[in-house]
Amino acid sequence: MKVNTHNADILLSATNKGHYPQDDIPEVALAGRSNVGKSSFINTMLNRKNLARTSGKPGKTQLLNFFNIDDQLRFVDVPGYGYARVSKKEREKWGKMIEEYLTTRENLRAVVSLVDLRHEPSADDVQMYEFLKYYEIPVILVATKADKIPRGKWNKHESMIKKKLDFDKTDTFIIFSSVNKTGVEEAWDAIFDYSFSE
Ligand SMILES: Nc1nc2c(ncn2[C@@H]2O[C@H](COP(=O)(O)OP(=O)(O)OP(=O)(O)O)[C@@H](O)[C@H]2O)c(=O)[nH]1
Ligand SMILES: [Mg+2]
Repeated sequence: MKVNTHNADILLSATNKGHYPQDDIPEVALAGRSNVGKSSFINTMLNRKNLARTSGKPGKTQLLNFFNIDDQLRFVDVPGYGYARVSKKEREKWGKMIEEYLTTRENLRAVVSLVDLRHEPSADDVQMYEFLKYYEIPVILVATKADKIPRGKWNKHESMIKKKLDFDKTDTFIIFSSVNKTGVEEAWDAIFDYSFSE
């Protein structure tokens, strides 16, 4: 299996099942708090500046954005949770959209769940992780913004995050930075493993 990860493009945006691509190409979805770095993760992995739009403005991504990678794999960028300035109605709509995708999508092979390496996971982070475990969806836990912490403290922060999430040892934990590309190779290894092994 050789995937040209530089051959990537946005395929479509969806709010519900009716819009999802109809084929059996494996998908890996990105989940995490607003502003944690989901879109940056996609751009960094695909070596593109601004394929997945990023901004300092949280809550920007409102749709499920499907990215085609060399017609062999897809990333699905999911709107971030935990953004305070959205109405209850918006939050419910968001919840339904995510839940529908995560619980019914047969193409889904794993979720890259992003947390900030600097901070203890929030209640929303814990809830998301528990949700993924409940539905037995494999998780690649990616701790972002590692460039903002000295390397000597990474272990301590990793332990703190694992403890708070009650991290399952069968899941993968990766320390990542979009700024200096820490963890890119490891993340691809994990993604290819889940996507192309039967
Ligand atoms: N220092 C540093 N900043 C980062 C990193 N990843 C993302 N950022 C910054 O964090 C901000 C948010 O990044 P995004 O990738 O847009 O976050 P997102 O999770 O897609 O946010 P939503 O689409 O709102 O859910 C931007 O200003 C990024 O430049 C990283 O690894 N290191
Ligand atoms: Mg985004």
